[in-house]
Amino acid sequence: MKKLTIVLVLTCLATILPQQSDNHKHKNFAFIKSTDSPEQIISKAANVVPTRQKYNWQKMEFIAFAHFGMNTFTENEWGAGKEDPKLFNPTNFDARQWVRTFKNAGIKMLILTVKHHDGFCLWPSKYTEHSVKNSLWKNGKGDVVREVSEACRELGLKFGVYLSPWDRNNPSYGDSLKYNEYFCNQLRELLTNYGEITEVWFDGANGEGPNGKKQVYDWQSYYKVIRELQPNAVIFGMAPDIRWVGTESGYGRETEWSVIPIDLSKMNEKIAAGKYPLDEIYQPHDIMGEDLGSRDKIKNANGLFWYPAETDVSIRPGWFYRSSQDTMVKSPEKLVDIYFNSVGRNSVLLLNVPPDKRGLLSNYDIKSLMGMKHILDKTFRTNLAKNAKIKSAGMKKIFNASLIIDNNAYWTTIGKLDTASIEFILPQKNRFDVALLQEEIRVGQRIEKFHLDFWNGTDWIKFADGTTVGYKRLLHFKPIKTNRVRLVIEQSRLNPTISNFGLYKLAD
Ligand code: FUL
Repeated sequence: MKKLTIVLVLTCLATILPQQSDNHKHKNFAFIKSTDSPEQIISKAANVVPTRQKYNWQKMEFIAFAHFGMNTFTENEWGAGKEDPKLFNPTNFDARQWVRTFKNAGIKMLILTVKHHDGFCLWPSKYTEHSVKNSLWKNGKGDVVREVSEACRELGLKFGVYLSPWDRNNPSYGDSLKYNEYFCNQLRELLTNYGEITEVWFDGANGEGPNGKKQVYDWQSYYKVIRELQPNAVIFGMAPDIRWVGTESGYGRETEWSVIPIDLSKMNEKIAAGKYPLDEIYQPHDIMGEDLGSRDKIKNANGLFWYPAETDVSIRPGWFYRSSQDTMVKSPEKLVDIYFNSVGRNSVLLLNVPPDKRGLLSNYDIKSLMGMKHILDKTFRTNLAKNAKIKSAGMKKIFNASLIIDNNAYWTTIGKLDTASIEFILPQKNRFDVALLQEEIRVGQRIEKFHLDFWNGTDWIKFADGTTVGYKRLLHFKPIKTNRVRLVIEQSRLNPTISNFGLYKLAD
């Protein structure tokens, strides 16, 4: 965790939230005892924080997926695994073109499907013949993973791998021990030969092997390989690091808690003291319910952990490229709406932009992506709250909002105050229709209910409201013209924090 941020309180600098006394302060998980009171459970939930890896991951906000492989050439979504490797033959492959586009679009990481369910490997794995080494591309001497990872490093993007555990080609699939060894060997190749890997993406797709048996994945052994070879990586999906948001629509939950229940009944002191304690007890599964972390959900839990959501969606109807879908690429406006409902709902947006048969991103996709970037840049260029003065009930001094907005600092309440009302007085009347809120999640996720009011000259009028904030919350509402806005935090788990606040006008 980075150095402690400055805490701006009502009157002075202060140490962090002095009233918490439980000894699980600032960990990424917490045990709940059957004797804990509801207040103690809330206090524990409010103090669960992300690990350094999870925090760094969250700060990326917007990342890309590139579904590319055998399916690009057969125009399938799920290949059967019997495809001839010779079919893989991009005519004009250029990883730099992909990465340059993503970088220009404000994307911070690229996750490549190095092996999809058909088992075809985009790197010359020495454990199978079903790979680029038996394709016609570069006479079998090519390595897509090498070229993409190098382009990412060169242009300053993080790199991640989607490695499908479900493998419809490998003869050992279904022979559980044997296949698990094969899978770990592949992980080792990928995690040793291609530099830093920031995210490893696992879905739970699982089928029968040629022996008619269902493969039993040994997740714990996969985690071990990853933790040993890439200790800074996060594991998505079937692991306790990053959670699938639960849909592929691009729209996350309105109420999105990063702290949710986990069954810690099998965790003893020895496991708890280990380096990756959750790895040993986590039972991978998809989590799709609407309410994951409310007071009602956590009250009967025996444990809680920091498990943030990632929202994956494709820019096209399918995950892989097909020319017939060129006219179905999502518009810039649709992508902006998705951004507001994923990044703006306390999750990371993972947008899939699939390269075509040439091995290039198509102009249709590039146009939409850059259109999205243009709208976002224009919208967020001017924060109308930046030069505001902040006033709060009981506050002795008036602060400049830029103290929180521009600095590594956050605002919070003193004592046991778990509600707040903060007024932003803008230098002049402005029109806006977007509000941005951020909590200092390194302290925990706390805000449960808030609303925004504007001063119409006589009264405070409510114009927007919400539940959770978390890392980032974006709200879009009917345009308001005013110079006085009030953020009212109606309910919070212990002292709420605000690390950023913004008012903007959505660009066309
Ligand atoms: C799913 C896969 O089955 C889809 O083909 C796609 O790769 C998506 C991102 O994950 O589980």
